[in-house]
Amino acid sequence: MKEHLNRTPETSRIDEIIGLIKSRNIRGLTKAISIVENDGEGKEDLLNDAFTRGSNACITIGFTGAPGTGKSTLINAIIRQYRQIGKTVGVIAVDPTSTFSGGAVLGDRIRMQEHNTDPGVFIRSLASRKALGGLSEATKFALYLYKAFAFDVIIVETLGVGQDEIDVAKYVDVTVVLLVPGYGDNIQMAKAGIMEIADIFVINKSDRPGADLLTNQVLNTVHMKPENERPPIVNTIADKDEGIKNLIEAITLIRNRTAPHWEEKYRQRISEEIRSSVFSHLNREVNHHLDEMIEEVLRSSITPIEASKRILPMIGTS
Ligand SMILES: Nc1nc2c(ncn2[C@@H]2O[C@H](COP(=O)(O)OP(=O)(O)OP(=O)(O)O)[C@@H](O)[C@H]2O)c(=O)[nH]1
Ligand SMILES: [Mg+2]
Repeated sequence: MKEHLNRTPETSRIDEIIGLIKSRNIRGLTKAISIVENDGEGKEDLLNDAFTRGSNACITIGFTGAPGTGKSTLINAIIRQYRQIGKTVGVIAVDPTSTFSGGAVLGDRIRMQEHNTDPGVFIRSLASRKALGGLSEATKFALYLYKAFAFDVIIVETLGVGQDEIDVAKYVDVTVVLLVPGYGDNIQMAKAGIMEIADIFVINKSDRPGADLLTNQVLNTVHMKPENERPPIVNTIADKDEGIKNLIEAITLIRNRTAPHWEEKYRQRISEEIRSSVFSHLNREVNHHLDEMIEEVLRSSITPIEASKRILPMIGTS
């Protein structure tokens, strides 16, 4: 009975937040992100509602590249362009250094601060605390919420180190990979998976020496693909606003090109989401029993293999 009484105000609070998001009040989005980040009560109700109502009309774009390649500067310039044509923009910046509570990283805040007072732009940094085998849950769930808020354009900035850059490609419509001249070009190019995920290559800092060389290297690589699958290569100077229109055209091109395969990609995305959700539940459950099993192994009464077999039947019972 007590539990029932406790749940009532909670449910109405979640309903209120859902209502705020529906009426496109930014406070609703901010509150929802906090609940999701802090694993707060009502998180699942919020996310289920967001998923059900999420708009698939919005375009989601992932920007990935090594630290300092100019992702935030480029996103800042892109936001400006989209705003000029009246599109609303939501940005999720995945910040590997951020603490659990999130909060914008100083660099991002400075580079994108011109949009702070624009009600058509919303920027949030989230911690990249890993889910087991997938994009950080915070990022994935923020995407649900942003879609429910129905921004016209949703941008995800991920740091191009580790698995996140590969994972983000599964969750966005268009993946933009940034490369810059004189930054260990071969290393950038050779990174496992980068060729597969890039829908568009941006050679940023094209004002720097070596830009032509890098452009040619990338051209040679993409030429191995059939023409209708070849990623466009766009040269930009993000801090001078150069090449941004070309980039937006390339994004539109890719979106139109991939539209016929949308359902297939959507199915893959859902499969990925279910799988990663199962893994994160499993991980939590296994953690419940881990300490006890470690002790048993340390006492030499069982081996780790036997410990795993003992844990399996306990899953779903705690
Ligand atoms: N010369 C030159 N500098 C640029 C260009 N674009 C960005 N920068 C500079 O590069 C530096 C890094 O830019 P950011 O936008 O913070 O790069 P980032 O990829 O977001 O960096 P992280 O988020 O730390 O990974 C800044 O000093 C920018 O002013 C460009 O086209 N040319
Ligand atoms: Mg950045």
